Amino acid sequence: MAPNDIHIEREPSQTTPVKNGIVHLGLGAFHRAHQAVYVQRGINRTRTGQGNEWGICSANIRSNHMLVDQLRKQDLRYHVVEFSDSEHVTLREISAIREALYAGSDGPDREALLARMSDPGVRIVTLTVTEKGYFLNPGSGELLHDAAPIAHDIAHPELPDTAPGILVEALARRRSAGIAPFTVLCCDNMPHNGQRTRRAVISLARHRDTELAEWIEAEVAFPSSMVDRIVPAMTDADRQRLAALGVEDPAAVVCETFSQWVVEDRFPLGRPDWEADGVEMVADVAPFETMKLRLLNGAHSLLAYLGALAGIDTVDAAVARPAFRQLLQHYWQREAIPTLSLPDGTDADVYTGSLLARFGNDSLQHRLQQIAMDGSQKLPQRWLAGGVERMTAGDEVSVTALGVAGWIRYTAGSNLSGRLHPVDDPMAETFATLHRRHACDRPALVDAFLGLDAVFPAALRDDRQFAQQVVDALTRLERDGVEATITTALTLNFSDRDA
Ligand code: NAI
Ligand code: CS2
Repeated sequence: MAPNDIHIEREPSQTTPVKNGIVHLGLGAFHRAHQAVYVQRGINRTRTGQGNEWGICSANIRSNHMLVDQLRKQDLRYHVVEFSDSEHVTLREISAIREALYAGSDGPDREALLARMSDPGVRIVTLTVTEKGYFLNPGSGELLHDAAPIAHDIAHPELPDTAPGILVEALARRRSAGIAPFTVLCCDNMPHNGQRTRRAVISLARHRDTELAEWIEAEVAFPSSMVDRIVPAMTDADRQRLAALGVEDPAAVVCETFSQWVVEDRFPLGRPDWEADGVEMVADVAPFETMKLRLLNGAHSLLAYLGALAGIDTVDAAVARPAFRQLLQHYWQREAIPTLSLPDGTDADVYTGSLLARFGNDSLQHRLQQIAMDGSQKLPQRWLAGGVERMTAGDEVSVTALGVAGWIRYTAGSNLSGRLHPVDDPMAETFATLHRRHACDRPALVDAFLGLDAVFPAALRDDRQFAQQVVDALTRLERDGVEATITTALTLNFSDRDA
């Protein structure tokens, strides 16, 4: 149904120059729909005033150059199309990205990117390079020194291919030139994302120059941030929908209306007046981060794996089914919320109620397959950290066990009806090997997965009851199907720890 309420927002005519004070790594959909929108608000607010020093130079170091080429063709302007529902749409024209670079190892712009990051006018570097882009062990948070791209950057520090490598080289150049370091602001879905980024950068720098590593340790700010806006990957169907709205823009992104950005306020070289543009600046982002990762992202991953196994394609289609809504409520109320120290003034029921409404927004067509990607990088912070806390307290973890069983089955590459799907994960080959090796032995398969110490904490690996709960859930999924298994899990609580 064509929307009947379309609101269009554009940057006022340019009166004062915009300087690029921000470099971003990871010119993806989320960056264009989230951070760039906040930065645009600041540009729009100051266009007639003192000017603006916070334009963005945005770069891709992976994927390909096509988006960069396309943005350059359209004067770096693109549309963010916000659907509150199928009836109400806001179109925003974004021009906050003032330069786009493709700085991959096969790209022409790596030196240009490093030069921008070495410019004293650049005072903040932000990142959305996905959880796997930091080359950290998802469980321990340690740098994956042996990963090929990291090994490359250790051997060729001046020609870095990874996000940590690019940060180290740029910081090394600034240090050599006597230029104060930029602030590094991670905007990826990781717990304590600033600290994790810091650990990756310092670990890599130590391979190069101990004094450089110590300088970074002492001088560089790595504030954490919690980011939230549902931004599905664009599909051809999305582009057709936008064309019907009169938006012919290959670089457009679709997203929900909701947006939140909570940032630790540690910017030694200054920052935009983000409070004026809707950003929450706080001393400690951890309560916001943990709540969002466990309640929103944890629920998303439950829907992704169990919904996919049930042959469901999108988030809204999953939450349209009572069993899935009951699953989320049970998970939130009985397994996730009890592990949280909520941000002051937060009502958990109001928050989860808003999540259910957001998930039910059928104008997003958010594909479960996108959320299922990179589970090895996501599940530690979404389910497993909370699961360990619950288990240690002797509390129920039945939905966590069911989720783990669903994920293990999902990594076989087919749903319960045999429909094949890609397993998009840095550990996909490992999963395939485990499935081949233990094809006929569910307990052994579960033990093998729980033994993946890059994913599962030792407390879960070594807990025989949890392993049995996962085996039971996996057996039921394959025998009874998803929704029947959910019902059993929520009624009989087949995984009661003391049963
Ligand atoms: P996307 O697929 O549109 O963009 C991914 C970006 O990461 C691309 O720029 C790609 O070049 C880069 N990338 C991928 N692997 C990399 C690697 N190994 N090293 C360096 N760069 C790499 O995905 P999207 O939607 O922009 O999401 C990116 C990240 O943003 C997510 O992983 C998540 O951490 C965060 N995020 C996404 C949300 C969403 O709803 N899409 C919401 C909240 C956070
Ligand atoms: C999703 C997130 O793809 C996924 O893993 O769970 O990208 C989710 O859409 C965002 O975190 C919402 O803020």
